[in-house]
Amino acid sequence: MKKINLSLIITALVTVIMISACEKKAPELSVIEVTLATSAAFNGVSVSNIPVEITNTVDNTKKTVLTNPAGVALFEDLAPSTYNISASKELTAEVAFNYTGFSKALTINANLQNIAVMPLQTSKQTLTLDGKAGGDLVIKEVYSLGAANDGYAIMFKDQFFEIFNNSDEIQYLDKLYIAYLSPTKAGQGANDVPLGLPLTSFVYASKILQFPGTGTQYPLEPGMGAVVAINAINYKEQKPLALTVDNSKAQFDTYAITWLQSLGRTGNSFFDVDNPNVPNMNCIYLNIQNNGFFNMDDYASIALVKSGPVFTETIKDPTITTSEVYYMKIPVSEIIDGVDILAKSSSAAFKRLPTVIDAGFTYAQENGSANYTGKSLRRKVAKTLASGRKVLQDSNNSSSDFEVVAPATPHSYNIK
Ligand SMILES: [Ca+2]
Ligand SMILES: [Ca+2]
Repeated sequence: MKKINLSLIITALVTVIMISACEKKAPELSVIEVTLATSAAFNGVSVSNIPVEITNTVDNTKKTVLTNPAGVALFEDLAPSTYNISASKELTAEVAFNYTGFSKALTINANLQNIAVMPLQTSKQTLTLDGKAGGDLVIKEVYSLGAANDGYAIMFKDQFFEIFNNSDEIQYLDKLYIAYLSPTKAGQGANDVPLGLPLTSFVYASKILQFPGTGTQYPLEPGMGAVVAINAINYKEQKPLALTVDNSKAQFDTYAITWLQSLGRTGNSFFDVDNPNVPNMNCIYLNIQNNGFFNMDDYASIALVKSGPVFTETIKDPTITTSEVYYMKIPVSEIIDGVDILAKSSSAAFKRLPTVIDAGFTYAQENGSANYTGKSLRRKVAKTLASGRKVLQDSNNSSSDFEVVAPATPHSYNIK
């Protein structure tokens, strides 16, 4: 009897020890409680049953939870980390009309970045859905990273971006502006400092180009793209093995040397050449005094801007103390489409566009630098119509609308 009792006691003790050991090992998990709301403009839109997505910025893992009838999405058992949170809701043309006055389908978005949750903490966040009617012209692709090859002969001379007609009517490119957005730093370096200027009413351009023409000289048919290359040259012919592109079929190229010289400044004949058979973009603003040209930054947020306004108001970069760097202020209300391209998933603090234009951001960097990898950021196809025309995804959130491709694909969605 005594023996049995002893072994029972030992068994009980071992069990207690094991349980307490397990309790000690249990991870100290966190909770994020997201309450979905709408901006005043969309007051009345239901916030029930909407997917809310969180992305762990350390390892890029994602988790999605539907909101309950009160608009709350609860993320339990999360690893303590830093998270980006996003949600979007599609409104049909009929529903959108009640809020925007335009009978056109629309996606409203909300986004929060770099939300840190500590072990055992419950973080309560409010996400406010907002948006504006999508544009007929969209930025289809941005290729700024350049191509590696023997001797780096190309570097980033093969950069281009492409504007696509996403509507069913002819659109004109004449006099529209392209703004390359500041700051140059996009979160790629540990010592990068965010610009810290408000993005509510203005964005800040380091360079501005304008499409030539007088109003109806440069039509873009539905389902067609127009490529603007910094140099309209076939780089594939020069370096067949590199992940580069043939820019000889670009509709426009950029050339700054003559313009800079007319202003008493110097250009850059190594990086900037002119294909005389391809019309040049008008040079409007370049914030480098000498040796400049219209290259995009490695991580290049750009905006397509309405024709009409004349930009005159500049602002000094408050983070640069060693020199005076000025950006041109562009009103957010003048932007037709914009895509925020930053270095990596944890670069949200460097966003250069407000949520109403781009609720998220896209990036090409996964492991180490993406420079000279031939990687390009391209908008996804939402659907292909019976006619063959592609309609591109435009939810005003490049985190979901864009994908990384390599090599770059100029004109790849053209219907003909
Ligand atoms: Ca050029
Ligand atoms: Ca030219």
